[in-house]
Parts: sequence; C-alpha cells; structure tokens
Amino acid sequence: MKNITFENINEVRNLFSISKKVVVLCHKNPDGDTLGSGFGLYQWLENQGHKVDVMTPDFPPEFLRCIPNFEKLIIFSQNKEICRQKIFEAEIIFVIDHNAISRMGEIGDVISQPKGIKILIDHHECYFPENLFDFVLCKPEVCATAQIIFDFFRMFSEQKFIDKNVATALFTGILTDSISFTTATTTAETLQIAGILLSYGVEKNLIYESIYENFSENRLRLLGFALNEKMILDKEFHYGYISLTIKELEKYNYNIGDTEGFVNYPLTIKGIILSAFFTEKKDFIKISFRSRGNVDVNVFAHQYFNGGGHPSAAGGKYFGNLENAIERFKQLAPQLIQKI
Ligand SMILES: [Mn+2]
Repeated sequence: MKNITFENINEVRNLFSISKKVVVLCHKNPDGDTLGSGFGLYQWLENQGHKVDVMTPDFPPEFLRCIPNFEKLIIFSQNKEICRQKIFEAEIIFVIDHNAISRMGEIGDVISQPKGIKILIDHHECYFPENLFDFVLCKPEVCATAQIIFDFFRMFSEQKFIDKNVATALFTGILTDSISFTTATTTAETLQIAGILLSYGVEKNLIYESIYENFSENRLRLLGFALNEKMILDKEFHYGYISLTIKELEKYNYNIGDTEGFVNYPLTIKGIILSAFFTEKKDFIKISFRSRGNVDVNVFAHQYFNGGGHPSAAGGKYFGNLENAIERFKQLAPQLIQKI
C-alpha cells in the first residue's frame, strides 16, 4: 500500500497512460458525496478515453438525479452477475468515500479477490486491512471526498479533462457533505474549490432545488411527526434523540432518503451537543449520530454500535430491538459527554 503524494503521482498517472477498464465503487446507502465523487471521477476518466462503470451496493435516493450520468449507475443487488464480472475484469478499481468492508454491502464479499489495481480515495478514518489497496489518498480532515477527488485531478495536472459534468458532480458532493458549507471541516480551500467548480458553469440553483426543495409531502409530515411526537431531550446530559419504527415509517409511505438529515434537528437546540437518530429495520436498528465540539461520535459508534464515520458525524447498527438500542445509547451517552 502506498499513499498517493506529489512524489509518486507519476506512478499512478502511468496506470492511465493507455485506455483502461475502470470500476468505481461507491458505498451503500449512497449519498451526494459518494455519487458526486464517483461520477466526477467517471466523467473525468471517460473524457480521457477510459471505460468506466460506477456501482453501488443498493439504490440511491432519487433527489441525487441532479448528478450527471446518474442513470448509468449500476446497482449491485440488482445486477450481481454483471457487476461481479465487471469487478473481476477491471484493470483499476476505485473505492470512493468509504473504506470499511461493512460499508460495501455485498461487494465486500468479493472485494479482496479481483486482480485489478485498487485505489482508495476517502475522507473517513481508515480501518481497512493494510493489504487491500495498492494506492491510498485518505484525508479525514477534509469535509468531502469530492474535494479530495478535485485535489487528485490537480495532482495529475489534468484539469483540462474537467468539464461541466465533472464540476457539477463534485460540487454536489462538497455541498451535501459539508452540509451546505457549514461543517467545522469546511475550510477556505473548500470554498476556493467550490468557486473553481462553479466557474465551469455548474447550475447550482438546479442542484439546490433537486436536493433541498424536492421533498414529498409525506417526507415533510414524517419530519413533523418525528419532531413533535418522537424527539426526546435530556437536558442534564445535553443530548437528544429521535426514533422511528417500521410501522411509523410505513404510515408515512417512507421512501429511501426520506429521513436524511433528521438527526441534525436535535442539535439545533441550544445546549444540545449530541444527537442520535434510530431507525428500525427488518434485522437491526440503524443509528446516526451527530455532535458538536469535542464529542467524538466516530469512536463512540465504532466502540459500541458496530459503526464509525467522522468525529462529529457517524453511524452504526444495533442488533436487537429498538427499545434496547435506545436503552444502550442512554446508558452510554452521559459518559461520552462527561469525558469532555
Ligand atoms: Mn463523504
């Protein structure tokens, strides 16, 4: 495994000197950053004559259709044989915006087998097995993988292959993962890069509309219900949480992506520094965590809830019922908060 640097970028560049078959693997429950990064890379490589396929383990939310070439996404769970074949035939495999096998869904079962050169580009803390990747560009301090992808293009000095489609995809990734340029990890460089991307003609109004003004009535009513009836606050320990059962989700005709961002609401209350959002799934409880200041939910999710992510935004799973998941969280949350 080698970290990609300016010193060895030629080694990576040489891999692309002739047309290659490339597969780009995005993470499960795909979001704007993994798909924006994936399709930015896709268009940039296609513009240089490479043959690229972008895959995810499962379906993305419809509002990400603003990402150019979205319709070319191949869903692994729907096309297992074709995907396996493409992954095994690929000369280069990019893993984008994730590095834990648990984020790869069923692709995780095959990822160690193919012979293709594997390149990881990511902004999560790395827990992957040392020998899985040939090249790694991983910067946990950067707000979005899409920003790192842009850096990667700059290291290549091949900015001429950036076009409006590339810029639109990367802009979407940075916009969504930086929560509209508000996270602590959003820096001057983030805004400079966003500015450069806009100069390629990105229609940011269309992206905003697609992502933030494209909700169903059911989604908004579900949010109302979640905030009004299901949000619990513990003011002593400065945390809040929301939980939703399968039944409640069904009542509001839940669609993939509908609860995106719900976890952020408790954190908008003065004095709350830790938020959790529990969703009941068929076989487990899905949990998202958000925090402020020095409350590290990445380590928390990793230690206690089979997950991980970033210090202020992470996710995990609990294998058991919803009540027990919440109970476990309530037992552990005060310690996490008292630690700081
Ligand atoms: Mn990301």
